[in-house]
Amino acid sequence: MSEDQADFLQGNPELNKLPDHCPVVAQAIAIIRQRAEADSSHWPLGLSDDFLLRFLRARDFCMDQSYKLLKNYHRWRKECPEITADLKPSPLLNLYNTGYHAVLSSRDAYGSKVLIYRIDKWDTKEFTAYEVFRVSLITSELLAKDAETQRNGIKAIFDLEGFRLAHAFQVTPTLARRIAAVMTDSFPLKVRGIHLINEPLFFHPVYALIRPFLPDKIKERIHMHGSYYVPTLHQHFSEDILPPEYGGTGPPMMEVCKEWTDYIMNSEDYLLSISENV
Ligand code: VIV
Repeated sequence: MSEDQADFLQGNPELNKLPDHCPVVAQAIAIIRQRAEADSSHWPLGLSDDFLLRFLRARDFCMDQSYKLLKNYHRWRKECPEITADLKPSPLLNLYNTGYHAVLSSRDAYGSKVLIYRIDKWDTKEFTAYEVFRVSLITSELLAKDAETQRNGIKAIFDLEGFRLAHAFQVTPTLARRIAAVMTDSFPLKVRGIHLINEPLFFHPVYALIRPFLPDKIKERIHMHGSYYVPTLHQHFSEDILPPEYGGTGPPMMEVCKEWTDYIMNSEDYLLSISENV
C-alpha cells in the first residue's frame, strides 16, 4: 500500500495543507467521486471538485469518513426541508438588522472563523426556530466555500443573555436532534469550539435535550462561561479580534453584523442556486 493510500484510509491533517491542485488532492477527489457515482444516490448539488474537496478537508482526507459526511449532508438536507429548501436571505433581513448574528472579520489564533449569535435579538413572535436555524445554515454554506475555513474550522460564541422561556419552548426534541446532527456529522465544517456566555440556569434543561446526541469529541469543545465570562473567554479569543461588547478592542458588533449581512445579501444568487434542489 502506498503512503497516500494509507492516508486516505486513516486521514492525515498534513494533506489538508496541500494546495487545491496537486496530484494527491486530485487523486482523493477522483476516488470520492467514483464512490459517489457508483452509489445509486441522487446528488442534487453535483459532484464538482470544489464541492467534494469540502468534505475531504472536513475529515482530513479520510476517505470513509469524508464519504459518510457527504452522504449525511445530503440526508440531513432532505430530512429538514423547513430549514434547507429555501436559503433566500432577504426574508430574514429584519432579524439580521437587529444585530443577531455576525462573523468576525479576523480569524482566531488557530485560523478558525469566529461566529457570534445574540439570542436576545431573536423575537420568537416574529421568527420561528427554523428561520433562526436558517441564519446559521446560510452562514455555514458561505463559510464552507473558503479553503482556509475548511482547513481550520469555526468557533461559535452564543450570547444567551435574554434567553427566555419562549426561546426554550422552541427547542423541541426534533429540533435538538437537528442541532446535534448538523454540529456533529452532517455538515462539512470542523466545529472547533462552542462558547456559551450569559447562560441562565434554565438553559441547562435545554442543553440536556441536545447533549445525548453529541459525541464526546464535540461535548469537550462546548464551554459554558456564565455571566462573568470575560477572563475565560479571553483565554480562547484574543482581545484584538473581539468586539468591545465582549471586552475586546475589535470593531463593534453593529459594524461586524452589518458587514456580514451585506456579504450574505450579496450572495443571494449562490444561496438560491443551492436551494430547493433536494
Ligand atoms: O447551526 O457547525 C438557544 C454549528 C451550528 C449550526 C450549523 C453548523 C454548525 C456549530 C446551529 C450551531 C448552531 C448549521 C453547520 C445548530 C443552529 C441553531 C439554531 C437554534 C434555533 C438557535 C437557538 C439555539 C439555542 C442554543 C444552542 C446551543 C447549542 C449550539 C449548544
